Amino acid sequence: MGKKKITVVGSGNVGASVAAYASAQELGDIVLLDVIEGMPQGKGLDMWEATPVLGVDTRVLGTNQYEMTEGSDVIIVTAGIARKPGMSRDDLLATNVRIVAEVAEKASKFSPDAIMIIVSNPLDAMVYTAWKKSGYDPARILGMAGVLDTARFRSFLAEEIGVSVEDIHALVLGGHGDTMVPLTRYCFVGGIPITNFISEGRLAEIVQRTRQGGAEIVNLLKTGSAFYAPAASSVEMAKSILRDKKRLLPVAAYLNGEYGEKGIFVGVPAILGTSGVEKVIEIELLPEEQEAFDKSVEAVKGLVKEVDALL
Ligand code: A3D
Repeated sequence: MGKKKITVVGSGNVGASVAAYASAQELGDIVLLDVIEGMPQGKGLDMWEATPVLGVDTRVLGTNQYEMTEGSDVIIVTAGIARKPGMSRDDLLATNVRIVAEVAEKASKFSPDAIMIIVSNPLDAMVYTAWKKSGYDPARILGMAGVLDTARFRSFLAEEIGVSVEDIHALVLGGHGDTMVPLTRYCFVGGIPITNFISEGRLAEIVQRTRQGGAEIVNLLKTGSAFYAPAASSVEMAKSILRDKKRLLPVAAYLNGEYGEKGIFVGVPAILGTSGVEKVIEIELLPEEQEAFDKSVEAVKGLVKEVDALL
């Protein structure tokens, strides 16, 4: 088995961080692509020059040409504009649908067998866009959101409780946005229910902070949105696919009847391996959780309708 090949499209804040983390973990050779001339080449060269110090044999190459991405195993799409203060993720739709459509069409042509992980926002609608434009089987397209949302939730909870972040497991369902559905019932600390450690009221406050986790960072940065945690989350998904680890992670996956939905991508727990989304895991929801999930799905469907009108 030769080295794996990873393409990262968009070499801005998220894309460059994805490449840096993937290189540091020696996941494979990396092609960093952007429309800006020189920038991906410069960042790629810089990252490659870090490899002797990191002790990894990873080739990182920047380019403006899709030919260089040929035969990729995983393509991570981070191209597009990011939020600024006062903007919602949905405000990005008209611009990013054009960008993601172009990227999906070109990248899939050179790597017809790849798995594509979408990061561009509004997330669920961009996964749908990439699916439409790539012609990929829907199991080979997925979106990153739930891993980030749960990572934020886990960070906040770990500090609150005074326990390692590693021992907190959490689950978020639904679209990536204000309607996300954190399932506190499925939140455990070292296998013990979270309610053993924290009051309902405090938990609700942390859920709310998680929901607004993206905006909290946008308001601090002012010129853009979060990128370290989003990049680390994307790399965790790519790693499970490239190494066939079968991680069970919350991702935006295609629903074909699961959760009573068909033909859309939305956040659900799924097993990730060499074939991409290998299985969507269904769990029973309480009436209020189902209601929140349905509301989230409706929001995603509204955006998908806008995408259909633009494609
Ligand atoms: P930024 O640092 O601006 O980088 C985006 C890059 O995309 C820039 O370098 C652009 O030149 C490049 N680009 C634009 N058009 C094209 C194109 N047609 N082909 C190739 N490259 C292109 O933004 P960022 O890295 O901070 O964010 C990138 C995207 O990820 C945005 O849409 C964010 O909203 C999104 N994002 C999503 C999450 C999720 O959790 C889903 C988290 C963080 C960021």
